[in-house]
Amino acid sequence: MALWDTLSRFLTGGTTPLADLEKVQQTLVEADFGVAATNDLVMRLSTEKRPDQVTQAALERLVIEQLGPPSPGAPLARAERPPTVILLFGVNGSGKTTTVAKLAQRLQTDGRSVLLAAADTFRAGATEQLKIWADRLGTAFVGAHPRGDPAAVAFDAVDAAATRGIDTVIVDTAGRLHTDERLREELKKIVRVTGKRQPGAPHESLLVLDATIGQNAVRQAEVFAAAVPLTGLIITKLDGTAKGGSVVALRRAVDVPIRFLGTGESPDDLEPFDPVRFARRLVSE
Ligand SMILES: Nc1nc2c(ncn2[C@@H]2O[C@H](COP(=O)(O)OP(=O)(O)O)[C@@H](O)[C@H]2O)c(=O)[nH]1
Ligand SMILES: [Mg+2]
Repeated sequence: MALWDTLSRFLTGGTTPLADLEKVQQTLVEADFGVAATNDLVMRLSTEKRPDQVTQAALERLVIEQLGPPSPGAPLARAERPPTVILLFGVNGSGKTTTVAKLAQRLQTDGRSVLLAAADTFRAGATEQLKIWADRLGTAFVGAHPRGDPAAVAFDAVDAAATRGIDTVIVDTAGRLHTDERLREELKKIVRVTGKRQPGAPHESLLVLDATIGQNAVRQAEVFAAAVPLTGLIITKLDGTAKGGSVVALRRAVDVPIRFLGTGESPDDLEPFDPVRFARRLVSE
């Protein structure tokens, strides 16, 4: 991403600091930081002792500050008594189903048994796609008939896990349109029914966002956050973008921690979010 490659031209050894900060602003907007984060960063840069001589390390520090308190590798919440229930939300194509598989593999590596629930009953092929992952990873699976009730799938999945002594249920949901009122009601219902079957559920409600779509992802984050209580964000497709600034914009849009980054299409391509590491990559690498 190497933001520094561009910014250093305007920062270190610049001639007229004010004009240079305008170029900095433009660079940050182009890198998908969004207007709010950009203005905040430029404001902070301008209050540095020598804004024209800001160092790479200082810029990294400012980015880290924007990402909130560092909690690298904070574990996902767990139920006191299994099953733990993890819900994944997000619009179609954001990478939800792939991320379900990635999380499942991660939990299995930690020795936890997993059940995948296909509560995306809207999109043709969604259930089948998740079933393929379940077979490949060797997890338990609960699906439904196409156009069935997603909340019923979620309930059945939690019920099955409780009965069979499975540690964690990961629920893949539909996300056809983040402005769709019916979808919102559907998601709320999924949250409700899992809590009825298992006290304290859902233990995590994670919103999956595509880093490559910039400000659209910010709007999605705001709409989902207004619909259901979120506990974290997973930002995907960071392998396919030079616009890592969207991670900063998304963290500002919703006041929940970023938990993981998706960096590819295979189950291994999920890394716990570490603000320090991310800022270094964004600014310097
Ligand atoms: N490059 C890349 N592709 C991803 C990532 N996560 C998901 N994808 C791809 O994005 C597409 C949509 O993913 P999918 O999981 O079906 O999204 P869903 O509709 O939200 O369930 C698929 O082609 C995935 O392989 C990622 O982190 N990096
Ligand atoms: Mg899907």
